[in-house]
Amino acid sequence: MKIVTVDFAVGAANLHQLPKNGLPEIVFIGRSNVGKSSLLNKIAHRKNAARISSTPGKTRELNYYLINKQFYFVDLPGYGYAKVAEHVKAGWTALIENYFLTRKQIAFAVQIVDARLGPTDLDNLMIGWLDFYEIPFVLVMTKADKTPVSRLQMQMSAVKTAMSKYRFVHGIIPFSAVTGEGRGDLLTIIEDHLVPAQSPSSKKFARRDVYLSSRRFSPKEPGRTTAVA
Ligand SMILES: Nc1nc2c(ncn2[C@@H]2O[C@H](COP(=O)(O)OP(=O)(O)O)[C@@H](O)[C@H]2O)c(=O)[nH]1
Ligand SMILES: [Mg+2]
Repeated sequence: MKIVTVDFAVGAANLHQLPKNGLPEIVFIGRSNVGKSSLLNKIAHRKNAARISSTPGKTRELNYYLINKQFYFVDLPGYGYAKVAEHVKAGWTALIENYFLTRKQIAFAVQIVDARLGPTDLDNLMIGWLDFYEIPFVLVMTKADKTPVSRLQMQMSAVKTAMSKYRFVHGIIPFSAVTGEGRGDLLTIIEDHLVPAQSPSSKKFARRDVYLSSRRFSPKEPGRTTAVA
């Protein structure tokens, strides 16, 4: 897949502000400072397409970028920034969980973690949500260039084992926004997942529809008691 055009569409502070045209969405998730903006800019071949907040943890918007006039990249607000007030964390948690729960356009998620650390507790909570809401995702291990080869190999095998319990994980990709490692693989897996979401009659889409309507307002939803941000 070639990214030809990137147009900033909207910064949505609540779900009412999301685009209503039904185009598929690829959602990018990660803790503050993990390298999400750098990754977005690298795969879009843009120096500064993703808005980089000067005050980490302050951006509470879902930033929508229209790609090739066909689908969206959605840059979720980063989580895990220590200085964020509790009520802000709770607001983030509710916003993201409602987004996962209700947004049928989500075709695929890119969960970004630091290759040196592997998934943190908050990353694991997010991964658990993705799997629970049946959102297919790829785990991207970024800053691979900063990670010694032996450590990267160790993290990759540990992460492979840890991911084996999830049904919706569709790959683990080492990545670097500096060297471009993993860029091609990531674009390919994204492209592969755009196809079913573009056809509303496809099995996957229909199944997710049924699933979502049966899950709505379930008391067992994860995250209701745990703030993630
Ligand atoms: N060496 C290296 N540094 C990176 C990489 N990705 C991001 N960074 C650096 O990590 C910091 C946070 O990156 P940013 O993209 O703003 O993170 P965000 O808060 O997740 O959007 C910046 O100083 C980036 O230059 C990478 O792949 N390799
Ligand atoms: Mg950012």
